[in-house]
Amino acid sequence: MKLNYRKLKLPLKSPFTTSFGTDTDKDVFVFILEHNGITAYSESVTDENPFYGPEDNYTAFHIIKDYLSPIVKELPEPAEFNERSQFIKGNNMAKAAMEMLLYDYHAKLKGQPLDKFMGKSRGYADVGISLGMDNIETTLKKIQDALDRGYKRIKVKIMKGKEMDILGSVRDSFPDITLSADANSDYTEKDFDLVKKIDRYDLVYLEQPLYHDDIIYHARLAKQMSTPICLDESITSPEKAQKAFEMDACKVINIKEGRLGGIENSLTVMDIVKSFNGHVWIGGMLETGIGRAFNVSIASLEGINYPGDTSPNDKYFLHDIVKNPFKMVNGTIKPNKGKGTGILIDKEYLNKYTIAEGVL
Ligand code: OSB
Ligand code: MG
Repeated sequence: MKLNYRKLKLPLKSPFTTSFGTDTDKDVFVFILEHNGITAYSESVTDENPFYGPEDNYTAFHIIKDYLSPIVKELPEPAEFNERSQFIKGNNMAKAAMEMLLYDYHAKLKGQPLDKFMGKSRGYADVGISLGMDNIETTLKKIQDALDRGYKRIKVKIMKGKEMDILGSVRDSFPDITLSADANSDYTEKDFDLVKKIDRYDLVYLEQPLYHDDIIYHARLAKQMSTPICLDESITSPEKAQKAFEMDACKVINIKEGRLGGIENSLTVMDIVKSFNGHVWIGGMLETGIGRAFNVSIASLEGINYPGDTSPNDKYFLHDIVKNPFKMVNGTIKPNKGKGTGILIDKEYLNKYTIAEGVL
């Protein structure tokens, strides 16, 4: 049994700007598990900085190396891995990277494609696009391109003070599109009067307006707005999802397997959303072709009822590290057939972009 990691530095095709900063490339840890002829892959959705949430590449690597890798090496099923890693508080992205590695391994061992291994698959995922902040002309052009390519929902990033300009221009040019906005927690309880003005733009939902770990103020805001609230950063466990719906803090949840500690917890959140007749979709963290295969698979499950931030590979990197990128047809992507993620790693690009590697 071999458990290896690589750290890659992948240049993005164009800079991605959110309320917490601009990325021009992505430093990502990739994990490779080899055992009895099976090779499984996963990646960590952490970044170099803890600006989206509390974890980053360095904390995740520490948790994986010093606590999780000994458990992974015993090759437990994902649910068992979850239980056995409970003694570590938080650090969900680190846990997810290892749980998903085991997901790919056990799906391959069983000979099943990832979506079927996870649950009831529809066989395709509906796709929306997440656009970073640009100047208005570029944003409008990117939206037109996305609509021409068949995307089923447009999401724009906003930040305090720029929301009216961005959403006003977008709505002037595209009065009828399915539109959402993501603030990545840029507002506080002092900004309610400003945030409430967003109601005039008829968004399908407003994503994570307030603090990254808040539910209570979101509940207060939700009562004062007609726009449904979607929570992303705040939902870090099934229990948080339950509390958010009980308090009417949101009507929509953006599931990211990394933020929730893996696929198992993500499936539990899907069940919770269903029990409240809410909406749920699969988010993204600018994943490589590895993480993207997991996202497309879970986004294909029957419980998912809104388009996800699961763009085809060609939106993201100058060169991705897979030889069989996803293709979008009529705003949908089909998960790979075959076993597990079904991805074929492009060893040339994997090597080209590796900045560190080692054994766990
Ligand atoms: O909040 O959804 C977010 C990317 C990095 C960190 C946070 C977010 C995002 C995105 C990009 O919106 C979604 C994608 O991968 O296309
Ligand atoms: Mg978000």
